[in-house]
Amino acid sequence: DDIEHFASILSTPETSLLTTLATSSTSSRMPKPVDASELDVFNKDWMNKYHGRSACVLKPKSTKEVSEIMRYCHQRKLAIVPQGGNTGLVGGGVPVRDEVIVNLGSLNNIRSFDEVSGTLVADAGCILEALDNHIAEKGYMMPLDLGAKGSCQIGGNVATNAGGLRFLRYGSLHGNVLGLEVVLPNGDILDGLSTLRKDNTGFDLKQLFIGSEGTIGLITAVSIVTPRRPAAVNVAVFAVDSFEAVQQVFSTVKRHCGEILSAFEFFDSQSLNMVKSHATASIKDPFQERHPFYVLIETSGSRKEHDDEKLTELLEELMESSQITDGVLAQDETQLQSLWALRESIPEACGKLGSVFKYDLSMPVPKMNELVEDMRGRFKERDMLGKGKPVKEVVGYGHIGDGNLHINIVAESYAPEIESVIEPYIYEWVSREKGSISAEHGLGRMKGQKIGYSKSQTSVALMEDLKKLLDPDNLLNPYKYLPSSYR
Ligand code: FAD
Ligand code: 2HG
Ligand code: ZN
Repeated sequence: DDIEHFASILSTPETSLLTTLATSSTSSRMPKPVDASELDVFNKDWMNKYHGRSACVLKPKSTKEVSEIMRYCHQRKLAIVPQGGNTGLVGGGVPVRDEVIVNLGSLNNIRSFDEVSGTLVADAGCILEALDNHIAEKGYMMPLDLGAKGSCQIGGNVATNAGGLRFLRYGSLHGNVLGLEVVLPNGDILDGLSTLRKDNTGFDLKQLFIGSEGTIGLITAVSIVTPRRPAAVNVAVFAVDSFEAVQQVFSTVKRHCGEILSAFEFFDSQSLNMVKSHATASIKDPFQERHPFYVLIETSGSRKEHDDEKLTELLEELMESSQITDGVLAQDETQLQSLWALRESIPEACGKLGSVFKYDLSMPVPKMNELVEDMRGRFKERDMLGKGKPVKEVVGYGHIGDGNLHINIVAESYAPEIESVIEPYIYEWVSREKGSISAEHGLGRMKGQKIGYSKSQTSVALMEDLKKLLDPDNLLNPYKYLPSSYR
């Protein structure tokens, strides 16, 4: 049967195959069936919002094993969910029904690193932070950084085209990824693991897979160009009185520090309260008083004295012009980490308080806070927001430097009555502003049917055609990403 066949493909089925199903095989290599609860971690997502009921998790150790699994599933018309670190925030990495889970965690070797060009070639299952630590020893860093870096995998990052905290400086994975090795739905291996910076020979096929969220192929390895690790890093957090001031500060910071700026993040006072009360790590508020908004800036450069001089001038102007009301500049690595923790702990802290409805939006920066206030207003009008009410808090934060707002609505549960106050209102709002309903997290299960709010009919039709060409039976990540996949 199918389980026996999977066991014959895997080099170590005892550890690489987890199933709740019993087989008639008497082979000692055949794993014993496990209790369904042992598959829970693979069947539910990071937010505990999306749940599947797969009876089978495969953890291949080589591209060849992935290819044989895919070929077999293609012949047998078995649906598959590719799964990386399972930190995704749109329900893309967990099954909807009983799809076979192909978890990439055991495909985790670093294949090569070129110390002159900074080109890294790694298996898809390598953890982002492990890669960053590996190349740190050689003076390089990964061009992307996320709060989930300790669990997410480079294959998952590429599959979602993750943005994150360094996007402002190093740009999108569409620019940094040089090549991909991908197993297609029919089991064929597309070997595009180039390390060339320039290559204008035909369609740039790798771009199709960046951000395709496991719907047209399974990424097994990534070639990526990495920047030098900066010798000097500074982090400051400023308190500001209004959202207009956040934008003014952004202009001033770019004028003084444009070429060394590596992050410009913001969060509102509700976000800081959330982190102080609910983050796992103990968080110290560096300010005496509460302020409506906070801005975190990071600079990265090769010469500390240069950067310090620029920052001093920046601080003088920000204080004198009253654009900021207070500010703190990290004096050492520990302080630097604790300032970053104020911002990075927000998603985790929200999750500790309740069930979180997450919205990840691109829009003109001046509009961002208006939407956050609007959402609070909608819940207040209905007497749904506050202590003892179904909605506990609405927080706004995000990557100002990239025009990307995150709204987290922390509720008692994922009740449809709460969701119906938010949707479709929020998507219509963003669509009117010509924004994007998914700036960096992707569509997944949550937003595949909403793609029309951000993309034209012609674009969606072409996407559907590409999906049909590569995966005509809709076996790869079904019920996600594109409207037709839900049927
Ligand atoms: P998974 O969650 O396992 O999968 C995500 C999607 O990719 C699924 O559709 C899955 O099917 C597919 N997939 C995974 N691996 C492969 C593969 N090898 N081949 C093909 N398809 C694959 N995202 C941001 O963009 N910016 C952030 O700042 C950010 N911060 C985060 C902070 C926290 C605390 C958390 C929990 C999440 C954050 N995320 C962020 C979201 C998430 O971490 C990213 O989307 C990440 O790239 C997902 O990687 P993963 O390995 O966990 O993938
Ligand atoms: C971040 O920027 C992540 O912290 C997560 O993209 C955002 O949880 C969220 O909504
Ligand atoms: Zn983000």
